[in-house]
Amino acid sequence: MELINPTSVFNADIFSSVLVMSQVDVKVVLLGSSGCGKTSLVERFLHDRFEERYMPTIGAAFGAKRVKALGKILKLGIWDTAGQERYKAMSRIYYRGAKAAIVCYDLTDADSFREAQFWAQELLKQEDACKIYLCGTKADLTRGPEGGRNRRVDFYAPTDFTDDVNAGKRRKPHDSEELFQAIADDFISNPVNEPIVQELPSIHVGKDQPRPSGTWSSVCCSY
Ligand SMILES: Nc1nc2c(ncn2[C@@H]2O[C@H](COP(=O)(O)OP(=O)(O)OP(=O)(O)O)[C@@H](O)[C@H]2O)c(=O)[nH]1
Ligand SMILES: [Mg+2]
Repeated sequence: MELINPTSVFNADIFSSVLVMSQVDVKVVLLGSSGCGKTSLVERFLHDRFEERYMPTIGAAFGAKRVKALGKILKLGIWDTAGQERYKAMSRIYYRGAKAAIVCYDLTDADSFREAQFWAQELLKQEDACKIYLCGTKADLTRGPEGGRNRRVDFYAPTDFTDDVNAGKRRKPHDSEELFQAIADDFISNPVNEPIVQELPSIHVGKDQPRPSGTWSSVCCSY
């Protein structure tokens, strides 16, 4: 696993980021409104850590990690974009050529769901080859006896939305590990990626069974 600058690619050695990026097998981008939990999701996956303090991402951050999927090893290159309005135009640069997009919204914030819909629609128009994973974050805040009151995105809204935009089969990962694993599995099992997959190093195939894949996934998780 490599992480090139956890907070901002612009403060880091951008050439190292470009070099590592050129060696990744699957480009993954995270999009969504400011504070909805994108960085937390990535940090949990890359470093198994969670930061309670909010430190907005400046520009974008890049990290990479190897994962095993269906008998192969592939390297995910992850672009974590900044949700603040002033970076919106810049975030568009980062989804170019992405094979997967995690479009996040905060389950306790209705505006963040509207913004997620905006990003998802834009990706559908602009990036044919990009699979979209709609991800409701901060699920922990909506659980328990008091939790229901915090929820601001209707339970069925995400699935209604994905149905409207031609949903595929859905899977339900509930943490970042499962989400990124689903992305890797989907990539490997998509026949379109066959030429790339053939080139990937193989691992000993154990109980690694193919899982169903779909164009869309609607997910709820906490960091
Ligand atoms: N309770 C709870 N808090 C979370 C969760 N995910 C993120 N947070 C908190 O929400 C705040 C914002 O999280 P970030 O991951 O920085 O949000 P972001 O989407 O990267 O924000 P930008 O970089 O501005 O786009 C932080 O204070 C996190 O600790 C979660 O699943 N549960
Ligand atoms: Mg961030």
